[in-house]
Amino acid sequence: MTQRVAIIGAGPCGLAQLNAFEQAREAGADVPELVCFEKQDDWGGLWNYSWRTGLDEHGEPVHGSMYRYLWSNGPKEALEFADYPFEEHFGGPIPSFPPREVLADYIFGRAEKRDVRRHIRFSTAVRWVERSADGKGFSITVEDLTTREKTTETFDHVIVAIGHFSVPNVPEFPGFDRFPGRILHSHDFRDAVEFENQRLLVVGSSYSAEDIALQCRKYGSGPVTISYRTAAMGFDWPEGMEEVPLLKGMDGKTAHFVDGSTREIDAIVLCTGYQHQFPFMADTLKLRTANRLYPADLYKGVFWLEDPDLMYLGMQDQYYTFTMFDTEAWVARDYVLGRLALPDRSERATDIALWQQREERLDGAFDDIDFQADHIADLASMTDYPAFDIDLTRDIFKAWEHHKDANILTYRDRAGFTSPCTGTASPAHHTDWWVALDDSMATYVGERAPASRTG
Ligand code: FAD
Ligand code: NA7
Repeated sequence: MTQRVAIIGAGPCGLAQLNAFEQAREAGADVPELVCFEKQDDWGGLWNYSWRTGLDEHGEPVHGSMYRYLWSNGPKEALEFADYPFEEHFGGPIPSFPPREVLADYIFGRAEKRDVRRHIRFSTAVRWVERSADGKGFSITVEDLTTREKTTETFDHVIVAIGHFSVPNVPEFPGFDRFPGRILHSHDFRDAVEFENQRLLVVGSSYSAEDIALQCRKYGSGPVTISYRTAAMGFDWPEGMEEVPLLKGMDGKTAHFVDGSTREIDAIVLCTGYQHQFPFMADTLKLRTANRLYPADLYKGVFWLEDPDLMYLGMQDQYYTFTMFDTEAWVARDYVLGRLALPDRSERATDIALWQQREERLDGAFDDIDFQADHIADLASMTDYPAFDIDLTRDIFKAWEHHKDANILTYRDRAGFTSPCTGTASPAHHTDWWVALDDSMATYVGERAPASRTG
């Protein structure tokens, strides 16, 4: 009987998984039946940008957390697909910090190259996953969102790739119920222009807070106050931006902070992170974790400890993204294809514990980067993911951290990052990020914009 593999989600992780299987098929492997369930009507996950917030046209929670003017916040050389370098997609080198549309185009380009769309059932939400009653395989119930028809099918393997930056973590502060302005979570942030001339309060001190605060100021907001809980980001912010300790509460439009200071505020963006949520997984199969570098219960960060026929992709907090997703997908593929034998449960548990003990000893961003690079190198050593210079990517990330500390406004203008796949150094972009208001692919890459997807 043909084996059946369910992949849940057609974002970068789900597409990486489909691509990995197609790569094996090209090399002559006998690949099982692949069915990828995607609740949106197109692929790309978070990169399938939508103006929508709240509920979608089917009444489903909107998955997207991407915003209109997002530019990559890390150098693209640290996320390059080893089997599909940027130069292959764009026909030559492009700068290192592309806007959203450019990165999305790169992701879609590889998916089109291997024609993985044929495996995807769009507008189909997974509603329930459990072990089949006879203990053989998994029973999956899905709903076709256009017909509202529910069906249940059986699969030998399940690969969960639904991301974890979609369900917002939304704290409340005293006085929010009487604040006479907009309060939103970064999940619902779309267009920075909305906040033109408004005095903004951003709560949080991680990637979303940094980027949304800067972006709003870039597109003409009034003064931006960033409130941190544990530690300030500490960048040398431009005029009109500052960091203060945690918000105590709002009194009308007046924000009170725990250091006793106050600011007048017109709108509040909560950049307070996301929750890992898997409402459709039976309790015994459900991953429970916070946003960390080595989630519990996943051997090699991928295989469900109790039952490796269930796999999760991309569940880690992320320095590395696409490269990590690829190596995870390659390893998952090799397990499904019977090319990779896993040790017994006790050895798997010991391995997870060792990685988690090391994670607990990490001291700062450089340690984090090395830890995640080691995770990727570990996976790459188990499979035939194409060779790339992972040590170079460690150096790239560390240089990037220095560049951010040196100047948070100009780090995206840096050039000369070397591709770990082709060895080519990136050119400088023609316009400084801080003044580049047009983020379209046509403006960013000029004649390198792939003709098929522009216009
Ligand atoms: P997602 O992209 O979230 O895709 C998951 C897919 O699963 C979605 O298509 C969703 O519709 C589908 N799905 C969910 N539930 C179901 C269900 N029940 N049934 C069927 N389908 C379902 N990374 C970078 O490399 N560079 C960046 O610049 C960058 N910027 C980011 C900016 C923001 C605001 C955020 C939130 C993240 C950013 N990331 C960035 C990180 C991001 O996590 C990855 O780039 C990537 O999108 C993760 O891919 P994924 O496939 O794991 O998840
Ligand atoms: P992160 O990286 O998970 O960060 C969440 C931030 O929210 C972090 O600074 C937290 O502070 C802060 N937080 C969480 N709860 C609270 C409360 N109750 N009060 C104040 N502050 C709080 O999420 P991001 O959205 O920044 O980044 C996620 C991804 O999106 C990232 O990979 C990027 O690619 C884009 P803490 O430090 O814990 O005190």
